[in-house]
Amino acid sequence: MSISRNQIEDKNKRHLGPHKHDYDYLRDQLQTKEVDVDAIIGKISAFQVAIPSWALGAGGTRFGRFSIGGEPRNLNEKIIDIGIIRSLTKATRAISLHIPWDIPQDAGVIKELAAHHGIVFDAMNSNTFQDQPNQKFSYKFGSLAHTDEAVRIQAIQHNVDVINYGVALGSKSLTIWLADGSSFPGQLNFQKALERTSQSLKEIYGHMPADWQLFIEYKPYEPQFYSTVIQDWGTSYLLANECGKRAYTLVDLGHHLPNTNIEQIVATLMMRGKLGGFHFNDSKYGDDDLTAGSIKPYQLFLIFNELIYGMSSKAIKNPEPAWMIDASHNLKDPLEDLIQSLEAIHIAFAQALLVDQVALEEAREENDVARCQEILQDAFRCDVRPLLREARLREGAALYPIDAYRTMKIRDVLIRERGASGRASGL
Ligand code: PSV
Ligand code: MN
Repeated sequence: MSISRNQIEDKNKRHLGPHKHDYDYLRDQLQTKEVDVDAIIGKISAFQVAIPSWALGAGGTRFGRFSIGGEPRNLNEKIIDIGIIRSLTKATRAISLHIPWDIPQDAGVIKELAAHHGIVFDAMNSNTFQDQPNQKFSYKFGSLAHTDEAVRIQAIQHNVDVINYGVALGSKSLTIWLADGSSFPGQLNFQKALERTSQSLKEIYGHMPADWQLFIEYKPYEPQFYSTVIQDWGTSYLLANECGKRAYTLVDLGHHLPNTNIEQIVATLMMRGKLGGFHFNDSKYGDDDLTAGSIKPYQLFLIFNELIYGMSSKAIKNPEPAWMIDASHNLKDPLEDLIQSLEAIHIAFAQALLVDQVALEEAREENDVARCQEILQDAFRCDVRPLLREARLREGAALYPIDAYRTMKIRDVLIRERGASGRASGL
């Protein structure tokens, strides 16, 4: 299944008049503030966010999973689903694979299919948090930090295999998230576990091709409930520094204790050129993996404000972080959910682009606290959605992607093609 340009133009027709009205009004307003509207629209179009291969099926919790129907049954169908999202939004052009959930059986064929849909391969993800059938040693008590060298060797080899799959697909990075840790005080020697993790990561780093990057993802708890070896950005940063230049910290928004100032973490990492990857989602309590921007849109905006400042820095060379959505749940159609996440990310990005950085810096220098807040909130409270729609229109995407998705009855088509009870691979 794929969506043609004609189908999209047809869906856009009835929205064109109202859109033009909204867009012209906003453009005029912004131009009176000397905002370069076309430049902002260009930046919105260029801001592409990868989709993880595990977010295309219905998510689940440990209490249950409710199938959505028409779920992709294999990697090919996952790529087709991302192609659908791409046609509707033009906000994504990459897939991030989790191995062994989505092993490419024939890299050449998969690459060709992806290219046909305008999709490339983003960071590869290894999995040493679950045991796989026929695996020799168990990860029950850890992987890269395991007390037993044989388990560590097996986990390192898995990461090497993942790198090799990625090389065949044209990926350029590896993301490692570890569940290693302990659930009871006394279970683990913290120092030894961290040292073993560092040694294992260095070995994996040594196996990466010279043009690859390593992203080290941290998380405070879950599945371990007392200690996690890579629990926070500081630990990830320390390990990345020990590995070398091409190792970076990856920030997953859901991997922080409540009320953590994530924007400050982002600023600190960028100050040292060590922010490599980003997983978007939202949460109220823990790693809830909810739709980006669905709970704390202001936080997302503040994070983007730091990202934009960090990326504009001439003094510190930051790579463009690998942007990815890492969300899933069991209530919404995953494709609609991903479209909503993409929209929320673009909204926060566009609002942050509207921040008058010069005025903000002046107000900071003068310690004019109220003015600082005015400047930020003036941008945050601007309804930038007409800019997003204009960006999509110019790229040949849908003015209203979810409306187009629904009126084209895409889920019904997928259910007819794939059946009502298929189950996508993933957690
Ligand atoms: C762990 O919670 C995580 O955020 C990592 O990125 C994993 O790869 C992914 O979720 C697995 O669902
Ligand atoms: Mn993540």
